[in-house]
Order: sequence, then C-alpha cells, then structure tokens
Amino acid sequence: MGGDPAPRGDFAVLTDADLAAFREILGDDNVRTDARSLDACNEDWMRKYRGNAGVLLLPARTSQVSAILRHCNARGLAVVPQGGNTGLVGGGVPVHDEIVLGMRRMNAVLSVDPVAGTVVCEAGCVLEDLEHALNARGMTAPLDLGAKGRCQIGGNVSTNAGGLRLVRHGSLHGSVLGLEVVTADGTVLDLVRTLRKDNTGYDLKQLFIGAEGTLGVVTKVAMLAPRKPTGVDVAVCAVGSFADAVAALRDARTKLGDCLQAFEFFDRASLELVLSTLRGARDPLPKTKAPFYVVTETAVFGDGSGKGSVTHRAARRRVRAWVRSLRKRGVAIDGVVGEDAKHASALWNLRERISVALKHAGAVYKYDVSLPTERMYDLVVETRNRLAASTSASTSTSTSASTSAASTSFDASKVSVLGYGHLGDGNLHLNVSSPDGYHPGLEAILEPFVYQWTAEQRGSISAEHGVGAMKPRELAHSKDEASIEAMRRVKEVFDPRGILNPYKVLPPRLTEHRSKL
Ligand code: FAD
Ligand code: 2HG
Ligand code: ZN
Repeated sequence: MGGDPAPRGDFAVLTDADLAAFREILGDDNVRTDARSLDACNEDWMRKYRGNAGVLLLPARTSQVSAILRHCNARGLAVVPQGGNTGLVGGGVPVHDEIVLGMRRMNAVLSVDPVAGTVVCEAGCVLEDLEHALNARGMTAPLDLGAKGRCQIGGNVSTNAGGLRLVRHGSLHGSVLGLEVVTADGTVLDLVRTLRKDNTGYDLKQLFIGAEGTLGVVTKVAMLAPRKPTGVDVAVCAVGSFADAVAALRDARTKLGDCLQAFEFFDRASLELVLSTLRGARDPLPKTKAPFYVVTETAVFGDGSGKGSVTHRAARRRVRAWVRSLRKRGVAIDGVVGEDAKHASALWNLRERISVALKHAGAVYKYDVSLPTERMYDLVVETRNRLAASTSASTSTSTSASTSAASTSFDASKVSVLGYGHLGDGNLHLNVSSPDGYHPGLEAILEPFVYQWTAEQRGSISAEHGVGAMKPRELAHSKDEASIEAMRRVKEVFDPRGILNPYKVLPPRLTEHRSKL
C-alpha cells in the first residue's frame, strides 16, 4: 500500500479553542465531532486508507472556507479538502489528524448558458446532479465516471478526473474555463470566467486542476457543457487478442469518427469477476469465451432533419454495420449492439462497475497507468508472470517475497490479476485482487516493479487517479527531480506553511528524509 505512512508533520494539535472558532464561523451543526461523521470522512471508498481527524467542517459559502483556512493557517493546523471521497489513491482522507473540510453543502448549480454551452456551479455539486441539471437544458457534463453518483465536481477538477468520455470531450484542462479557489491563508482567487479565450498572462486555474487539494480549495467551477446527444449506442465486441482490440480502436476512429464518445476494454478475468459478483450482470455474448472485450459508445445529434445529420435509427444501423464488418474481417469474434436504453446500460455496466465488483471481492492493489496503446496489456501479462514465478519458487501455495515469512505469506492461488481501462486514451487499470487482504509479500512482488516497468516505457504512473497518499514516493518514476523541485516551489507560493493536504502528491525532500533518519 505504498509503504509506511509519512511521519506526522510539525502541525498544531486541534484544541477546544479551535473548535469554538469553527463554530463561530459555521454554526454548531456544521462542526462535526460525532463518531459517525468522523468514521465516514476518515476512511476512503476502498477502505484502504484511514486517518484520524478529530473534526469535520462543513462550509456553505466561499467566505466560510476563507475564514476557516485563515484560522488554520495562522494556527498551523493541517487540512484535507474532501469532495465525495471516491478517490482511489487515498488523497481525500487524512493520514494523521488533519482537519477534514467537506464540500458537500456547497452544491448549487449557479448558472447555465445553453447558447455559449457553459455552466458555473459550486465545487460540492455531485457530478450526477450536475448532469441531470444540464440534461434538462439539452446539455451534458464534459466528463462521466462510474463514481458519478457520489463524486463532486470540485473533486473531479482537483484530480483532473478522466473517465469514460475523454475520447470525445478531452481532459478537464481543456473543458474547465474558470475556477474560484481559496488558497492556504484564506485568499480568494476569483478566476471564474466562461470565456473561451483569455490570454491575460499565466493561466493560474490550470495549476489547481489536478493539484489534489495541495494548493487551494476549489469553491466554484466554470466549464464547457456540450450538447447532449439525442441518442447513444453502445456496442460490445469480443476479440481474440489485445492486438485485435487495438485494431478495432484504429478502425473505430476512422469508421465511427466524430460519433465516437468512448472506447473501453476489459479482459476475461474482469468479466468473470463482474458476472460472479454483481447481481443481474449477464455475459453479453454467452456463446463466446473471448480473452478481451471492447466497448464503444457512439452519439447522434439532432433529429436527422438537418443537412448531414442522421436519425438515431440510421446511426444504430451504422454501428451494427461496423460490428458486422469487424467480424467479417476477423478483427472481432462476435459483437452485440444495445437494442434499447436498458440493454445499452446493462452493456455499459459490465465495464463501468468492474471497480465495484473488485471492492466486493475484497482487498485490491490498483495501478492506473498511461502506456503506449499497443503495449498496454503487456504489463498485465508481465505481472501475472511475475506472480506465477514467485509462486512456483515457493515450496507451497503460500508464498513469501519478503524477509518476515509469518507476516508476508499469502495464498497466491486466490490472487487474480485484471486488466481493463480506457483503451482510447492509452490508460490501463491494472488491478490485483487479493480477497484475503493486503499482504506485504504480495506488495513486494508488485512494487516497485509496476512503476519501474511503466517508467521504462516512458509511461505515467498516474494516468487519471492522481498521486494522493499512495504514490508521492513513486513520483520520480514519472517526473525528473528538477520538475519535482519546481512543483515544490509552486506549493510554497500558495501554501507556504504546507497546511493543505500534507503527505500527498509531493515526495519529501531528500534533506527532509535524512533529517528524520
Ligand atoms: P475526493 O475523493 O473527495 O478527493 C479527491 C482529491 O481531491 C483529494 O486529494 C481531495 O483533497 C481533493 N479535493 C476534493 N474536493 C476538493 C476541492 N473542492 N478543492 C480542492 N481539493 C479537493 N477517476 C477517474 O479519473 N476516472 C474514472 O473513470 C473513475 N472512475 C471511478 C469509478 C469508481 C466506482 C470510483 C469509486 C472512483 C472512480 N474514479 C475515477 C476516482 C474518483 O472518482 C475521482 O478521482 C473523482 O474525481 C474524485 O472526486 P471526489 O469528489 O470523490 O473527490
Ligand atoms: C474506471 O475507469 C475507474 O473504472 C476505476 O477509473 C479504475 O478501479 C479502478 O482501478
Ligand atoms: Zn478509469
């Protein structure tokens, strides 16, 4: 799990006087110290990371966020901004006793402009709620992810979440037009703009996109809200090899072109897990036991009456024809196109809910990497080989890869390695499921191997989930020391006392390391 947690920094300890100051700012109800509130905000979605915050603060306005941070900065109290707490790298929960700043009360959609195709909302707006508000105006959010029912737009911006439709909408670095951010000393940066063009010096908002709460608290977001399609089609194709999955992607880019919204893949192990774990999940192509599956989503706009536009029926015919042509040319073994919205959503769920199935199965080691598309699945194969080699090197089914056998042995026969992800973006989700729990021995087989292998391909050790508490010490696999040092200097500009989300993203300086030894 990324080794031992970083030692507690030299931050102040929360006192009754601090709680009284917070109550003054927020009112009694929004300063939570009860066990239920603290349990929920101290533990992450995977139940892998757990902190020990003594208070959860729930502001409703930017001015309150500003007053809280002013107080914390003056006192030297550490703070973790928390959105929907669906992050997968332990970034949104405390490592030690940091104060949790929950954004859920700041959830208003402030303005929607259907002509410009823009929306402004508060950071605590749940992505699915925003989607519904936009759908009512014929618009859609520029991102979609499996956690949409819980994650917040401020969390999405702060992690630079990618998700399922990046193929169509691009990254949030392009879709976000403006932000309001409160920096560590309580300063409010009003960078909220809905302009498409604004070349007035440094584009400061970009620094906060993907900063994971280490530079400031995002309080408002302005972003593009594209037109909602009048119809979508989902197809699942079974393919005989990963190379065929890549060939199907290449083909889709030319044949489905502008309509393509998503191009995802999963392997057989992922499908088996979903089928055995999630109620109602059905094999999309029960006659074929393929090693890989690709999922496409295509969109149609308009009602077919305008020049060059097609009806949804015609668009679906086009997708069916594409699937048929893949089969005819031997790229796909079989394929199915969703017959209606219910069928389409059942097909999507097979891909979208793999993480939920993994959570049901027990402990899981997650790696979220960017790699050259053709080589993406090699990492899954290499990981399986490595696991098998260490298992056969062991005398029994229990294996130990580290010094203390008693604490590191695990039953390798229960461990499974899954590969799935956003094929259209070159983003692999390598997941190693260990139903019996986390084991240092298993971790030693996986790390630093996965990071080193990724670095050798000049990939990224975090494609979309971020660095959080999991990977600060691995950052050097994806960034050189000069770049990491530049990041530290940026941190010092916005948060000189280092109170915002300490222990996350940035690795400690070597000198800091040494002084602690
Ligand atoms: P949190 O988990 O609460 O926080 C995440 C980070 O952002 C933390 O560092 C936190 O401190 C910071 N933060 C949160 N809010 C603010 C704020 N207002 N200001 C400053 N910092 C803030 N991720 C993807 O990229 N693509 C996917 O397809 C995807 N699918 C997922 C599917 C499931 C089932 C789950 C559980 C997770 C998935 N994720 C995915 C990961 C996660 O949902 C995203 O990282 C999401 O953007 C996190 O949003 P959140 O509101 O839950 O943030
Ligand atoms: C997805 O694409 C998410 O489903 C989660 O990014 C991936 O759980 C994971 O590893
Ligand atoms: Zn993903």
